Amino acid sequence: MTTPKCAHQGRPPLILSTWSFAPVGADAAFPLLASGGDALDAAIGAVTVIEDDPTIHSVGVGGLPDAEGRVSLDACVMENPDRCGAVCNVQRHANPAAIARRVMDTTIHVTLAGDEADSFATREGFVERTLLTPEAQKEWQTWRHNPANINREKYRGWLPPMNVEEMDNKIGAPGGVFAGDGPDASHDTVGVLTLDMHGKIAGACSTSGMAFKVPGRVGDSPIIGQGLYVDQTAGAACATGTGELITGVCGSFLVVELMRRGATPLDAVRETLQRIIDRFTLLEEHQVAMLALTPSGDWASAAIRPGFHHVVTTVEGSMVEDPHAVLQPA
Ligand code: SD4
Repeated sequence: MTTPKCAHQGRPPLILSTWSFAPVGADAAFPLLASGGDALDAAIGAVTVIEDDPTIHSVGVGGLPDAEGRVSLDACVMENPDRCGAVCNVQRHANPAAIARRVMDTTIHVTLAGDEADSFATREGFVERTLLTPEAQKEWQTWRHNPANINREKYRGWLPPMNVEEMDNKIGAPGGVFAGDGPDASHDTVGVLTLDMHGKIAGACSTSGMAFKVPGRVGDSPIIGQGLYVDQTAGAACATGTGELITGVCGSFLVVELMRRGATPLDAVRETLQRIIDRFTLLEEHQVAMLALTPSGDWASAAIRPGFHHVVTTVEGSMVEDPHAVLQPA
């Protein structure tokens, strides 16, 4: 098999992240990689810093809550099909990616969910924390009072399509509130892919999910193969955006499998996003963006719509960049 040519050739160590808030985490984690540290340690290290930052309203502490005002967190980590872990709907701990790793390392399972995931974390020594910040609570109250009052420039793509009474009727039903991504990249899921000096790749994905979601809703982010997939023999991919769309095509798995069959990272993310475009009726607020990385350092990013930025972190520092392709330019 010939190695496909790729315009975006990185050299280890390398960190790729979603959204322009990512340098705070990637910069903190990079020295570990630069000193020969492990790809998965670095990916989780980067995500943990972002989870701990209360000013980021889509990940960890400070995440926007569900329709009932409760913050719930989802995350997964992965380095190979036999080395992955995940937690869903964590409500008492701020660092679901590290908890997901603990699930991977200390249990025979891949995924723990809900109150039992929190109890597992407490037993494992993770400190319980309040996730709802006054600022996030205020946003929820604003939405609860009248969804139309949410600052749509700031949270463009968060679509509360119904009033609170209608939302109350929806609680317990599938669907409800959709989130997408806007030009203000102060929100959305963090996905991190890493390549260490030993040629190992890894990934971590962490989110508070859609703002004001139906309680109990789980998106793509903590599901292996959807928000994240990593296989040392083929590559790594992660996703951000409207989870229901990513889930419908097993987005990250699809990207990695396309690369396994010879596609470049850019062709793989383009084809996967095109699959979403072809198989869904897209609403204006829908957005999906994906990153892909091969073990040899080829990488790419693409988004369905404008507004997404990736961050590439190398020995030269972190650069916030436009994706390599936008399939539906404005
Ligand atoms: C989810 N994919 O829960 C996540 C959220 C996200 O842009 O990335 N929003 O659906």
